Amino acid sequence: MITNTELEYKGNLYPNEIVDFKQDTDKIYFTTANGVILQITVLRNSMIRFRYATDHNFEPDFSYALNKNALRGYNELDIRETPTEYIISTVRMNILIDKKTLRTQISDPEGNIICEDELGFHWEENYEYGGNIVKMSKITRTGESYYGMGDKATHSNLKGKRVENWVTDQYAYGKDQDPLYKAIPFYVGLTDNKAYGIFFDNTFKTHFDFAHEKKHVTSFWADGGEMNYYFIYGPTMEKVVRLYTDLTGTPELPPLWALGFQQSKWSYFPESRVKEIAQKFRDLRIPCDGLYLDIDYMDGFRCFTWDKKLFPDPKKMIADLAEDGFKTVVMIDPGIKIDRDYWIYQEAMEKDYFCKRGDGPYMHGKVWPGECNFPDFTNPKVRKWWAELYKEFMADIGVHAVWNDMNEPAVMEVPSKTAPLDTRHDYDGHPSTHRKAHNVYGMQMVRATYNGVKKHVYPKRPFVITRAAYAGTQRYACTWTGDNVATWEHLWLANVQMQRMCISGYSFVGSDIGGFAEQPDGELFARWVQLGIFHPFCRVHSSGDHGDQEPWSFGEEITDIVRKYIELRYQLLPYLYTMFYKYSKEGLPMLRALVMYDQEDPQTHFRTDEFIFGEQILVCPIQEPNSKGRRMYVPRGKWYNYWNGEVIKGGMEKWVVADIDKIPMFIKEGAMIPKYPVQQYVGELKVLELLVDVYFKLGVENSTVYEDAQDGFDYKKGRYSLRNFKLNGKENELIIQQFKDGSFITSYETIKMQLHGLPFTIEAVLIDSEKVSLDAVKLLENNCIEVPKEFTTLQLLGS
Ligand code: NBV
Repeated sequence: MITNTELEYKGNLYPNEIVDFKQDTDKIYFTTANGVILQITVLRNSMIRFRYATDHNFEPDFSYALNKNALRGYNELDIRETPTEYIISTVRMNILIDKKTLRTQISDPEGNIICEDELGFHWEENYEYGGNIVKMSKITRTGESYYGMGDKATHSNLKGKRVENWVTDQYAYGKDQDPLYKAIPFYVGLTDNKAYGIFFDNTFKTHFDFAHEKKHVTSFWADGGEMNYYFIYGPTMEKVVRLYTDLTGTPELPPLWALGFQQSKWSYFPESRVKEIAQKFRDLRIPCDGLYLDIDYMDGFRCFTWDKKLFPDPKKMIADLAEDGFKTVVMIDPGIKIDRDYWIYQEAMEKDYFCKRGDGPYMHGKVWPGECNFPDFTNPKVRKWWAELYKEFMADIGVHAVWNDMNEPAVMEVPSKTAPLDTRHDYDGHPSTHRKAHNVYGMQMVRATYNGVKKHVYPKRPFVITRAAYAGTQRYACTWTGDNVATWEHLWLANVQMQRMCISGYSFVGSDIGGFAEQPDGELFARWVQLGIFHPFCRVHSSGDHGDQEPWSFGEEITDIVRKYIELRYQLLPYLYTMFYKYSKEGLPMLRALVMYDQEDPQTHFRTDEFIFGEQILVCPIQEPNSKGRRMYVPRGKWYNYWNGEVIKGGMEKWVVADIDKIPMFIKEGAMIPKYPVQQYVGELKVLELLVDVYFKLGVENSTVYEDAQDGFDYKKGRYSLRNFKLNGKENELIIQQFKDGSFITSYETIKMQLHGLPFTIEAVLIDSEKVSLDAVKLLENNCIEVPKEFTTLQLLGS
């Protein structure tokens, strides 16, 4: 037992007894004798904000992470007092605050403890920089597991690990290397089948220790700022993630082509090479939507310029490519070359938009163009200016989308890899040093990019990609996991990284398929494509200095496999788009780690390999060379093997065969999976029939299909088509009900249903209670029927 004196000796300070209590509508304040104030805000019945001040002093309340439109429910509060504690109750939880120590304990309405302070809030004065190092410690409960924390290249269950958040350019990072490019200080705890989340909204460097140093303690702390965290109660992980995602926001729908296949390399140039790549995709009939131009398209790496020798007429090139269905995506970095003849440099100097050091000189650092200055994107005026710089690119030249790289910001040849800590920032009117602004610098850059792209591609939808991110960046941009390596271990990592990002509210994410650094062989490339088509962002990218990494670079066998999987991605586009719609609208993660799919099953708590794509497709990548199959855990319930239709029962490990052209893939029974025909790019074909794969179940299962114009904003005026299907299977009967919403008129008139696993022979078909002939629905031998798209009830009767 550590005594208070010992702790104080270590420099820690603790709140003492509560001497004052006051309530101001939804906020409750507890003040201690030594000047600590705990402010508790009840945001929703299941979400509470805890904020601590020392010396009676709160900082101005400001956050980059929060979604301004986050829902706020009406919360009935009840506050009671006992001789030893205060108790705040909502319908979903009770919060106890100890009068002597200010420690808190949260329990559910039945009295089960969910999360409890160990030492609770304490702090240490930061003698070097001023302010406090603010700390929180909680009791780790027996069997507790931890998930989330954004991009961490380590086992999905964080128990026993310590991680930190400081966005860092980590070229060719390794397994367990930390930190990487993103800072998302949010985790989910799971114990006794109850999940809760903690979002520590502090942009300084933050640290999390999940029972690593002490077996029974989980703690988190920041190098400055306030102890300011949100506690979210589930009890399901899905609810925790949805509430966190609502709190920090979701993206609007991207143009559908952004979910198509993307091909990138550092770098495709000159123009003739870009066109050659494009042509090859079409010649080989491998679908592709996006082509990426990395830094070499610029004139001496100056942002917003073109190397006119390599790209003499970018507008024409982009238009020519677009004729053939390709969208051109260009890179923009934050560093602005120090060049007195460069108009962007001149403008930023005139307007005083570059970051400066503590004592006044400009902050400068070496990046691709040589010495650069860096715009202070935490200044709203700078963001506005930056957004306008996109006008020429988007509106005049016709660039379709933008990726922001190096926005940690990455600086070369300095040990810190980034800006000096005394660099000053506006921080939206709350002046700060880089210690506080570092983790949001990239986020604010991509926010400005997003605003500019959105304005200047209008009436089309913006599509923006970022490497660096803080919590909430998902509102503005898609992201990728940076400079990975072409190894089998990185294939494993990519799988875990995507699942973790989805738990962390950031679903629009992908890896550099095939690996950025080093060269994959054909087998690794094929296996990575098989996984990558199930990631929300599906892009092949490589550093390009050791050979080609296009779908055809590894011989005919691999080309055919890669084509087959990219085609599958295009067939699944309506399913994927529906996932995105649910993510955007309801905060539902696009991929689910097995633990999120079935938290009641303890077998799932340490699984990393298997995941659910959307809500109904189970995928498990092959992660080793020369595999003919693998063991995998199939979650509870019944599943159809996608490849041979075999139905298996889950809740156990299974051996599944998976030759080089197969990835283990299962469909949840009862699911209705929509598909489009294979197209070479989004919009190439008018969809004349929606194919729906129906997987029979004895019982009920719901499925959804969301569609709209695939670009533009008409969907916001109700022009979308939402089909909610309810499948109900019985021994001799299958009933499918359709509930429709939205006024978008889809291009097809019929839905073709491919029935899998039907346990009876169809003898009669009723559409909206009227019997129709089997000919009218074109009942084919393989149990395929065609029905008018507007049916409300479809009944298949058999014997
Ligand atoms: O712009 C070049 C690369 C880019 O291809 C990659 O995707 C980024 O993550 N960029 C990093 C800078 C150089 C990395 C060595």
